[in-house]
Amino acid sequence: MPFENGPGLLSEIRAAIINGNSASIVALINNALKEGIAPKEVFDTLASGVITMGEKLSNKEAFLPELVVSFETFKIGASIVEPKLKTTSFNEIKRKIVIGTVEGDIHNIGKNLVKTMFEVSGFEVHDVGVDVPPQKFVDKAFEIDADIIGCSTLVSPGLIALRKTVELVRRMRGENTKIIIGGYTTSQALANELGVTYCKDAYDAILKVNSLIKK
Ligand code: B12
Repeated sequence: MPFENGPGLLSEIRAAIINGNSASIVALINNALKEGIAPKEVFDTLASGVITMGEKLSNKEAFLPELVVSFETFKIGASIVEPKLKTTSFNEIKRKIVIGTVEGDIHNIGKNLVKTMFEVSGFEVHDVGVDVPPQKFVDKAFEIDADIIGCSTLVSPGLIALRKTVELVRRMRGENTKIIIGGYTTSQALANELGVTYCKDAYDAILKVNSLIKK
């Protein structure tokens, strides 16, 4: 009965991610794989733990350090499962997102959280880093044929760069590439003015992008 312990192990894996229990994650995953649970199922369980933590952070039921520990635990687990995913059928087409912090701004903690949340939600994420000139967002979007461009900014001067980035993306790639924004100096009002989508946090970003790409 190879799957006898399956559901139990998967819920233990989920709990280990939520509780940030990095000491137990390796053994749990190895046991699950030994029991014959598909790598994709294990990976999806790891990801669901992180998404749950993102939701808890968004609802103020958890704090940022707890999410960071969950991410770290996820990364340990993913490093075991990911090589196995490549050898099994995993051919689904991933939505592509370019993400970066706009020119003049070097803050990256929030951007990196959003990046990880997209990765665990099955997106192909291309991180262009911090202090990113508008043209670089556009070049990367052309290179990978991006569905979405995500711009982060936390400082006031970043808003000028953000506007320039939105204008350039619109001019070069039209309306087909959706733009999402987030960070301390952004707001729903700004997003309305620019015709883009504001996300208050990483969890909100996943919800909004999922509904944007359905449109
Ligand atoms: C940590 C921090 C720093 C660190 C950054 C370390 C790093 N590697 O990022 C250091 C010390 C280096 C730093 C430097 C500076 N900082 Co600073 N910093 C902060 C601080 C305290 C926290 C930011 C943070 O990481 N928050 C935690 C993350 C998880 O939250 P978050 O960034 O909001 O991200 C979430 C959402 O906003 C959203 N999100 C964010 N980005 C994106 C992107 C997309 C696409 C989406 C969908 C969503 C999204 O999702 C995220 C996850 O849930 C803020 C205060 C604040 N309230 O934001 C000041 C703050 C942003 N900093 C500020 C300033 C002024 C600076 C400096 C200019 C200071 C100086 N004089 O040198 C420099 C920046 C220089 C530059 N050119 O960029 C000001 C900006 C004010 C303003 N209106 O301009 C703030 C607001 C502090 C303040 N109250 O004055 N800073």
